[in-house]
Amino acid sequence: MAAASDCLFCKIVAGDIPAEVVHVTEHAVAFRDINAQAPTHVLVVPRAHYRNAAELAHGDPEATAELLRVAAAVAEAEGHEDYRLVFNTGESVGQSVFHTHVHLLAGRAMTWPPG
Ligand code: U5P
Repeated sequence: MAAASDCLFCKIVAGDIPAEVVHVTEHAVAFRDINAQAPTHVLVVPRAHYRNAAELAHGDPEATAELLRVAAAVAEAEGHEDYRLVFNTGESVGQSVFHTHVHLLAGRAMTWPPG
């Protein structure tokens, strides 16, 4: 899917907006969240523009799997055996950027359910 001209994460993927990139693959880019909620808080995004996880899963199953492989690789590289992955879908549950991304959160104890 083509990059969306007004999409922040498309601009990060393209290198037009700076980010602290920690891992890149054919289909995915991982970078640190600017408002970290844990010692490791990394966002893994597909290079292609999809609004949310379900749209990505339908449109590009290989990229969907790659997001999870990259998240696991970053967790391991940062020394975390335990970690949480979060896909927010929709404003009411906290999605603020409408380019698919999985949050990798690790490095502290977490409670359940999330707020
Ligand atoms: N975010 C960045 N860089 C930006 C803009 C937003 O890392 O330039 C992060 C926010 O801090 C937030 C995430 O954690 O993107 C969007 O997640 P969500 O609220 O859409 O799930």
